[in-house]
Amino acid sequence: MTSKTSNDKDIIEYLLYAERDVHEVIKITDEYPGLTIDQAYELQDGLLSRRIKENNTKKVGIKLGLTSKAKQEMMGVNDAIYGYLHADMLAHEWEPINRNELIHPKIEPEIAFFIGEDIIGENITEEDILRATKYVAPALEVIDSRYKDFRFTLVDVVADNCSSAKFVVGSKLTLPDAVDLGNIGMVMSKNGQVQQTGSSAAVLGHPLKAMVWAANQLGAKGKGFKNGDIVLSGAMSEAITLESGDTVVADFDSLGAVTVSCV
Ligand code: 0L1
Ligand code: MG
Repeated sequence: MTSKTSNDKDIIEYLLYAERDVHEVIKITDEYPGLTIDQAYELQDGLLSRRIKENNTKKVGIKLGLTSKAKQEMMGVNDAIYGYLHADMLAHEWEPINRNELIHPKIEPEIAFFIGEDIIGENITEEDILRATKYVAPALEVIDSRYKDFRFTLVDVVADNCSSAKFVVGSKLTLPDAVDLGNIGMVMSKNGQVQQTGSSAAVLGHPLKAMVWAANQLGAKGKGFKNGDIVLSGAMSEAITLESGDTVVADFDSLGAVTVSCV
């Protein structure tokens, strides 16, 4: 158990420097098998505060993970997870991602929600989310677990900020009620070859359900979505590897496309 503060500090530094020095590490539950999910979220908070200081960055949003039944079954869990997005994770379509800054990146297609007003509470509904969402947009998330071989337990991955590394948002903004958010098809290609197809229905049945889940989880801790946040609502297909020289395009029918390259 990490009930001792010094252990928490050690774990936080361990994960922080794994990211900074771009090297994979042994998962923390190998050393601390008694860690709980609540402790993992506390470690995540500690890691993110340290990361903000270390990288002179700031929080710009939230990401949801394990939102597909397939991923939950793979991990043997029934719940999704959440982590945070920082300004220095934001990449752009016009600026290739540098492979040397990442350990073993994978990339996955998601719908980004642009939040226009604070949503904080424990009984948040889909209507609340829709009302507070200014726009939705196509996005790609680059995940890069700090753990060896991308293998971890739920506790490990939560402490590691849910593998967050980079994200790119496409420039086409759509009003959330202008599309059927629960039924958006997606094709993801790498270097011109189709790699994955998916649907927004893979995100807990409907991305709004995932958003409601996250808002209420955060609300139980007195937190929530804030005006100005970008929220990545969860992957619409399996993630694919990202290597130097790759260009990945995710085309979300009515939402448009988003592209990222890696050098
Ligand atoms: O964004 C995600 O769905 C990733 C959550 C963590 C699990 C993973 O790294 O595959
Ligand atoms: Mg994701």
